[in-house]
Amino acid sequence: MFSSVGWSRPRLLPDEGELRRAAGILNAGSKVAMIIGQGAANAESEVVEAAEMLGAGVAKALLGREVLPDDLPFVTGPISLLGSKASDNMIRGCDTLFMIGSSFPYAEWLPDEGQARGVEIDIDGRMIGIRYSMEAHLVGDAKQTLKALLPLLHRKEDRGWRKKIEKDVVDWNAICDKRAGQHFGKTINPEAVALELSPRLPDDVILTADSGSGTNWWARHLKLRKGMQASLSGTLATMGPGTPYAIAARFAHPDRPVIAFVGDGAFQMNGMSEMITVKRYLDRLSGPAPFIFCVFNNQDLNQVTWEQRAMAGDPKFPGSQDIPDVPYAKYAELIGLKGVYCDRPKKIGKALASDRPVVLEFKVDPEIAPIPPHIMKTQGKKTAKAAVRDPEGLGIAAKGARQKATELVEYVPGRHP
Ligand SMILES: Cc1ncc(C[n+]2csc(CCOP(=O)(O)OP(=O)(O)O)c2C)c(N)n1
Ligand SMILES: [Mg+2]
Repeated sequence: MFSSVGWSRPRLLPDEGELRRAAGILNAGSKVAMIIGQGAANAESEVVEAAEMLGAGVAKALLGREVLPDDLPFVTGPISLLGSKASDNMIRGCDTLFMIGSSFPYAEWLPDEGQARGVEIDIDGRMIGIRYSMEAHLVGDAKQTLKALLPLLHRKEDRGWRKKIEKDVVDWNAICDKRAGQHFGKTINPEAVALELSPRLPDDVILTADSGSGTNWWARHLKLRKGMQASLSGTLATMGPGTPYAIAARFAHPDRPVIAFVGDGAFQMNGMSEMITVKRYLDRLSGPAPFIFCVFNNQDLNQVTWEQRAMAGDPKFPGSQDIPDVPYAKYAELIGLKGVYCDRPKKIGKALASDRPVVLEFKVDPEIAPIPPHIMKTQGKKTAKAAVRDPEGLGIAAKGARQKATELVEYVPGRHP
């Protein structure tokens, strides 16, 4: 047995004929929707050029978040349950779907069967066509394949579809801001945390998220700019990685800011003991670049509480969903880190200015629904049924109605120039 040293990345490209077939489909479409995933990493400029040529918008699966910044006007942001309305409108209206480097599994958020013709690029041929029926199967590296495909594409002269997408993006951002700006009493609207943080994100920040309701706000309200990175448990959606991912990122890049979004359930699960790891390596992990663990204290396993309402029509069952109120910021201070307790999101500035790792605890409202971009009929009915018997029924009904109403106001015809 031998083990040779080094590895050179092979140049993986699809067959010429398949490339021409793909180009034919993309050129024939008049409403092209693109979805990118982590496989499109390193192909940023090629994805942008393809979207320009095709007059397309680009939705991003969660692990594809960092591939394109969110300030490009045709980037529709996240897709699916925690996605944007701009992505959903694009997918529901498209006649051609172009997926690049993504195993995005939520087929119910893809076009209806027969609605769109499909082209997919993936380095692993086994992944192609398993979520949507594709006509052209481009097995190859995303960057190299797009480079080979681009000369075969014709620029779409009619930019109407693209303009609509860009308008939807503007509308959606306005809805997000409005929702995040709503206050409902003493506890913080968790959307406001992300809204407040987004414009203050340091330039080369690395963001991580756990799995929970905070993932919704992380995906929708934090707008990535060029040079930022982001990761989470995208393919498994497990609880627990938000904190250790952030620690790993900081070890790898001690000079870069790192900010994690973690639910209180996940923080209790492993995040709190990981703070001891942070303490152990404080000399390597401290520094002028912010290192912040944002903990969303809602005393609830909130994402699942909402899932049970929407999927099963079950009211919140406190026996399985409630979790203890732990003073996370005080705990951080106790073990020698910095702790900041917030009953207002504005205190984020204090955490950003610290040169020690910070636990930034937000007392947030568990009654803010992670409203999907499009409420499917059965889920709407089930949530309403659950609300009738829910211990938080009144709160979620009133707050849900006000959050949803932000869309109605935005979509009054004639309000846009
Ligand atoms: C290991 C693991 N257990 C359970 C789940 C199911 N799950 C997803 S989100 C969630 C609740 C997370 O609660 P918390 O961390 O407090 O965040 P919140 O939703 O309250 O913001 C649960 C139980 C999971 N994804 N992974
Ligand atoms: Mg929680």
